[in-house]
Amino acid sequence: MELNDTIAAIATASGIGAIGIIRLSGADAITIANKIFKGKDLTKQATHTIHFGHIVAFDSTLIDEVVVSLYKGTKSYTGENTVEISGHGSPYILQSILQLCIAAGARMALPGEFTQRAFLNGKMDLAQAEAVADLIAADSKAAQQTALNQLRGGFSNDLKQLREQLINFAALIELELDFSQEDVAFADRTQLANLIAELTFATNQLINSFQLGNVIKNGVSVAIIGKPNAGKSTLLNSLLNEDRAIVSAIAGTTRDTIEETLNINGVLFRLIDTAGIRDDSDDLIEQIGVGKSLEKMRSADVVVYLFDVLQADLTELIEQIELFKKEGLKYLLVANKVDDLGLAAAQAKFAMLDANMLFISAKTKQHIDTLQQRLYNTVISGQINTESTIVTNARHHDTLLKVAECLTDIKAGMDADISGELLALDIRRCLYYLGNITGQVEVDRDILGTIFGKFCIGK
Ligand SMILES: Nc1nc2c(ncn2[C@@H]2O[C@H](COP(=O)(O)OP(=O)(O)OP(=O)(O)O)[C@@H](O)[C@H]2O)c(=O)[nH]1
Ligand SMILES: [Mg+2]
Repeated sequence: MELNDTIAAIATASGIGAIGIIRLSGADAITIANKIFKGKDLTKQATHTIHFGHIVAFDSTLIDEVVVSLYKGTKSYTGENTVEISGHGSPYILQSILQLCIAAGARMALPGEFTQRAFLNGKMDLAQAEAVADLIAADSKAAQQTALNQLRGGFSNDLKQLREQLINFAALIELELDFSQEDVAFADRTQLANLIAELTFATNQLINSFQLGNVIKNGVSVAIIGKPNAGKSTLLNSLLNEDRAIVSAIAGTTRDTIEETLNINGVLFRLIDTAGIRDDSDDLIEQIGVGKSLEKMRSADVVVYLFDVLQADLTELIEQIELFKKEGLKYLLVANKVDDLGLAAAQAKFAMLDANMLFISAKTKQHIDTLQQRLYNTVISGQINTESTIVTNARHHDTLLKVAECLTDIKAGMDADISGELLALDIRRCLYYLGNITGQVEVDRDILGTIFGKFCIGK
């Protein structure tokens, strides 16, 4: 990674906008901008100031009227001299200004290179840098809040504490090693065992939060499953408040899955309407659709099993519940068309099957809000507003699993009374993995490449 050249990129989204921004970062950012800027001499201006002027090509052609922001030295996002040129948001103008910056000595930035520089210059740790990408991609309140918490160092602090405790532990063990001839034990073994237990607990808590973190980041997938004509497409439309899927009294109306997103209490849900499941269809396309429905059912975070209170059969429902339990699926049983049978009659007929059963009318939108709330509670169940850190990044999750493995090894080693030297080795390995998440230890170049390669250019 080159750090001594100056990089440039368009930082705003492609397409027409009111304003577009070109960003420059590196030792020569200000002198390069000064070469193409007509107005005050930028090299003589104070940091954190903005200046109106013109961008002019080397043949004196006027390109745009702009405002330039200056950040000098380490007090910038990247920790280097940075210039942001705000011009009119025409892709043609922005490209022209960018080309001029390149001609004046800058290099095209790689994806995420500004943030990578911020990391390499010590402006943020690796977990925080990764949160920048998550924040940009956040499409719900929950995703935004977890990313922001991570960006502000919440997660890094948790890791730092774990790491510090482990370093203290290591220090005691190594002290023992120094005095090994004299056969003294500085490290109180029960106290050490307690510390490892504490660390294991904290690590596992972080690991377990990933399930929630993952749904927050990627949305909760909800498969609406049931027999033909149960009212699945009607339910999808009611949840979305729009006529998205075709509804008809003909069994087998939906053939392909239909996916739409819905925001419930700030969490993104991916609703999937599926083809009604039956095994006696002789229509080939419908059969393929049924296969897809089963696939969606198995991979969903939650299954909404919808049935028609007039048609459903108790034995079949019991079999269905057994199946969900056997496959370990999270499910909600939802009785539909209560407007046809009446709520009391429907409850009398089916409620004993499952205490949590919901009774709705997809068509008249009765209890649709209850279903939404129930979906939210099933997945989130009060976990989201707690102060505790939620791991949302797969790399962090995988590394934490390795930390947990090391802790298990340390504990096993202590139980078996292995030598301090071997114990110290396991502890070092554990410290390495903890440091890997925040980039406190040297992180593989390939890993950095993968992390920052996923960013957009200009960030
Ligand atoms: N009375 C009543 N009719 C409903 C309700 N929900 C759906 N229906 C009707 O049931 C029929 C089937 O509805 P759909 O939503 O197409 O059913 P589906 O489960 O998507 O059916 P497939 O796509 O064939 O699997 C339509 O005539 C709907 O108007 C309801 O709550 N009450
Ligand atoms: Mg349908």
